[in-house]
Amino acid sequence: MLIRKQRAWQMPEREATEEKWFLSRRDLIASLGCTVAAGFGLNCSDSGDRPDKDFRGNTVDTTFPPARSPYPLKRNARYTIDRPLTDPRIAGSYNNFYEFGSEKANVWKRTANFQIDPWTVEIGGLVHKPKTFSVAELLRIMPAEERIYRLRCVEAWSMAVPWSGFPLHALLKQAEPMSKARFVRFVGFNKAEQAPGIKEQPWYRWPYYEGLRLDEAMNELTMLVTGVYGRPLPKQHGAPIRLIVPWKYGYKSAKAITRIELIEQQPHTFWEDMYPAEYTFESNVDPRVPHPRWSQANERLIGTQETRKTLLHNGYGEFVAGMYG
Ligand SMILES: Nc1nc2c(c(=O)[nH]1)N[C@H]1C(S)=C(S)[C@@H](COP(=O)(O)O)O[C@H]1N2
Ligand SMILES: [Mo]
Repeated sequence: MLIRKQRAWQMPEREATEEKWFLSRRDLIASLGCTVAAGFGLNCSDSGDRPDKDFRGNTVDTTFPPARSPYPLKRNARYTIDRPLTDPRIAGSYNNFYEFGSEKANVWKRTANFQIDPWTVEIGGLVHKPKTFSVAELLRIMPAEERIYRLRCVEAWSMAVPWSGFPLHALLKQAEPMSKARFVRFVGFNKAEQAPGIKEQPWYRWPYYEGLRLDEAMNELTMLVTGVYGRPLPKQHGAPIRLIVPWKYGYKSAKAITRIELIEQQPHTFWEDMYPAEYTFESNVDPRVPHPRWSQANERLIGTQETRKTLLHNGYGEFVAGMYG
């Protein structure tokens, strides 16, 4: 978790809707005009969908999965944001996912051998109805929808993306937590042969693990996510299923989870065990509390030149402030 020097961002700042990003390249060029399209790194004579440019302006193929039912899901207008959406090619080529190494720009490439189908998620621990689900079954039975959220990484960058998924509380209610359950633990995967970052970084305590208080897990904002930008979730974003907790630093939003466990005691978490002085269990976004090695007052919007003041609880105070102090 190193913070790097600010890059010379290649992408011009602009309004963005995901519909616009997924027009065919020919339509996109037609809608933007060749001059603007050229500024996006798009070649006016090229009608293919890929490759494209990453945040450095390098050519990338972020292997965004093709459109597939049930996506796109209906957007829930209750969750709105104060900024344009991040270009999916930027969001999909700048990823923290240490199972695939620590270089954000390379994660999307290094997920090539990662098998996400079949995949099951087990709900267990202190619940009356433990059960193992396939991701397809969860999508059938859970109230899935699209929500646009901000995501703030502890490294002081942020993005804004439309996630597809369902509130975690819907799944927890179905599992019927026992009254002594106080916390929820999330566990990732541990397949070193498919994840070069696991193989190369044996000093980390794989599989990735995270946790929330039960009331945080039950909060309406906490989501299990299976898609983004109206498409199935690309592997670099944590396919086939990941957590999203938008008022906490990004590392709380565990990717590629296999197990959800209801427990009595506060669990340890992956980054907290590695660097206890830097990453705490709660990890709410708070611009007043600097990281020991850098300020958290501002954030860089990836894909633009813009810096903004970081908001307490990442701007989600109306939904979550009541849970704290
Ligand atoms: N399993 C796992 N989940 C993870 C991480 C990780 O390394 N492994 N990194 C976290 C961090 S630090 C961030 S900022 C977000 C990044 O999510 P994104 O790549 O979809 O933007 O994923 C989080 N979830
Ligand atoms: Mo992060």
